Amino acid sequence: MFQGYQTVEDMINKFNPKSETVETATFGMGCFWGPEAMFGSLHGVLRTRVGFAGGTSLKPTYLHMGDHTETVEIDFDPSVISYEEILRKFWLNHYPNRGNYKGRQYISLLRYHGDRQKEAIDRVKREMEKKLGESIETDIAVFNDFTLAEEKHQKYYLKRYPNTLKQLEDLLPHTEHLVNSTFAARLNGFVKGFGKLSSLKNEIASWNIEEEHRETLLNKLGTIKW
Ligand code: MHO
Repeated sequence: MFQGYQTVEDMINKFNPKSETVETATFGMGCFWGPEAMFGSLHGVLRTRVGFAGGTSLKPTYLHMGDHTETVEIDFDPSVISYEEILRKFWLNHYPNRGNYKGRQYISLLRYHGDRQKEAIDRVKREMEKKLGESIETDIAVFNDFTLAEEKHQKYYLKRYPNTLKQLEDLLPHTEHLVNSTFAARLNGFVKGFGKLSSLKNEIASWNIEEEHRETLLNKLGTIKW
């Protein structure tokens, strides 16, 4: 493990790009593995995690989800990517009126954090309804809960590369690191086919972190054997 890099807090401070403002977006659009990878590849998205939201049953798990929905939660820097842009990607990447096959597990769901997000939803929804030619049935309400899914579902596509994960062990020793790391979010997107390695290198080179930590990440990226 890197020196002084013992806690998740340490990791965030040292290796995640710093931002003045952080906002959270919570949404469901079918199986949560794919959207975690897609959103994790976007510049301005700082962290991604998957879990359950929108229902009433207590302590949902993957096998006992109750009336909850597979949900992705992202923390993002609104000065780099706006909530409106996130909403457009959300609606352009799933069909929101598919109905509730398998109960509420895979429904289209949005949980807003604050009035500004609610207004953005109203605006972008109207825009998307015009595009779609149908009214959108996404289940929309104020955020009230999110339960993190089991470890194996976090950064699911990156988990398909156990050799790579082994090489990342010093940077990402525990699930909490994997869940909270911007680098892990990008790699998870990359292995699922979102974004190019060269653009990821350029992006990391621009991250607002100390030179030494930037070098560590870029070296890692250059030496990983997939
Ligand atoms: N059809 C997918 C769904 C997984 S997703 C986490 C599978 O079981 O492989 O709902």
